[in-house]
Amino acid sequence: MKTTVSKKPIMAAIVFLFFGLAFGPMTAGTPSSTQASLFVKDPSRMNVDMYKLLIITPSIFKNAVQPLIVHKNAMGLSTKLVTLDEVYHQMYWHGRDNAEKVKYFIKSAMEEWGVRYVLLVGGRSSQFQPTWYCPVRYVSMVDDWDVEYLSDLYFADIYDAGGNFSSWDSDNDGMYGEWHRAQNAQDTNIDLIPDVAVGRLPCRSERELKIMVQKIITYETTVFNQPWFTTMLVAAGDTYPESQNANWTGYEGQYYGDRAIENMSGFTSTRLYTSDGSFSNKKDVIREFRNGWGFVYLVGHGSPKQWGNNAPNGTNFIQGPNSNDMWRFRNKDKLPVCVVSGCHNSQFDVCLRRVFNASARWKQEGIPECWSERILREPTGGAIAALGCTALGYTKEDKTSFKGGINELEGAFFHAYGQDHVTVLGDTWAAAITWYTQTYPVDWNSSAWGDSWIDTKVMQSWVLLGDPSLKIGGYPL
Ligand SMILES: [Ca+2]
Ligand SMILES: [Ca+2]
Ligand SMILES: [Ca+2]
Ligand SMILES: [Ca+2]
Repeated sequence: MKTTVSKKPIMAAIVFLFFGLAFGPMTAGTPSSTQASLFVKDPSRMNVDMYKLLIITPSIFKNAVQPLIVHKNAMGLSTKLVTLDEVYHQMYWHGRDNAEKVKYFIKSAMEEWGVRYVLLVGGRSSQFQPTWYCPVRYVSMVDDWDVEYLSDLYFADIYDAGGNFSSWDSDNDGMYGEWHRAQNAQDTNIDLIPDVAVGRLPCRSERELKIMVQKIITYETTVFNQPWFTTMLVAAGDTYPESQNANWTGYEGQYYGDRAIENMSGFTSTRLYTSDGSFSNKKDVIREFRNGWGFVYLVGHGSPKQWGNNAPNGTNFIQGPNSNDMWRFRNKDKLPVCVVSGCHNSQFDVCLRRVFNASARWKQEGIPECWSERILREPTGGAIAALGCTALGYTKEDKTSFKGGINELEGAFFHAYGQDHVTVLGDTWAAAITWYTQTYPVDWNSSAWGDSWIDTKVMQSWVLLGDPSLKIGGYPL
């Protein structure tokens, strides 16, 4: 990550940063040597170990987050909360908008404190105005469905391959990750490799946040050695009917479900597949969900509201649980890490205002929250975390090479956990994306909508909604 060595004393910077953050903003307009040092790349700082987890939250949620800080510190994970007001004061001279200020702050927190995990607290703050409790970044890669899409990977990919701050806006025009139709990428020097693990609690109210915080605390303190944890539920079907394309042989969703199960050593699995009728109605998934699972993997097609997959050869589309069904799960404290494979299940910018736009309404964006938001904040069960797409979920069927795509990225996630034993959720997410960048390196000089463009979108749109520092399976207490 870092290549240069400086012997400059770091205590002053650390003391300043600590007190500066804890007791008020620095005075704007007087850049000091200490302030400048925030942006000096210095590998000796990467060895500091002051805080492992950084929580960035608007002031309004500060109190609701407090129990999580107490809990994390008790688990031995040193945690620091910083409000967005403090971020903006600290980054007065850095960052062109709030999202970039947050990204610069994360960089500083990595270098000054040794932060490894960043939890962004807050989703949309209005159903009618485009306002957010915590900043987001939209990527400008238009296709015939998404004009732009959310990417939290932006906040994790801090450094480019040269070790410099990665703005994702190399042509410096205030549009990020631009790769327009029939053109090469305008914004390049993006290595897409996460340098820190980032997750988000996309709460739209304090009530939702309190539910999510309590779920995390309960999970980490009670799940260890519970027999239900080492079980996995997979629901899938024939994602691409062969009747529409001769290359689409077999049942793709089930194929990837089987691969995931193979990777999850030590887990016993239950398959709900359309091919044998075990998944023939949403009730099949809802009923099983109730039993509690360590992991749930749903492989198919989605929208912000729905998920399902085809019966063999497209003879029927089987609806799985939609966002209005989640209160039926009733799995209580037996909360899975849920990987939902499909388009737009984690498009966490949906809002009621879009019901007035015919196109957005047809895309099912005119709803108060997306599928993954709903399953996270369900108070009677649901999931501890959700991994899914904020945009179209491209698969190998969309690629000329007929390799890669979102299903392989999900497979890498299960491999990282089940084979490589990467047991902190954000690390598992980062391992999957890192594997994908290495397996399908992006050619930024290729044309939009080509394979590299698709691979870029696959990685950028795959978001971790949940706590990136979550100890999967809980702590042994
Ligand atoms: Ca740009
Ligand atoms: Ca441009
Ligand atoms: Ca990077
Ligand atoms: Ca097929």
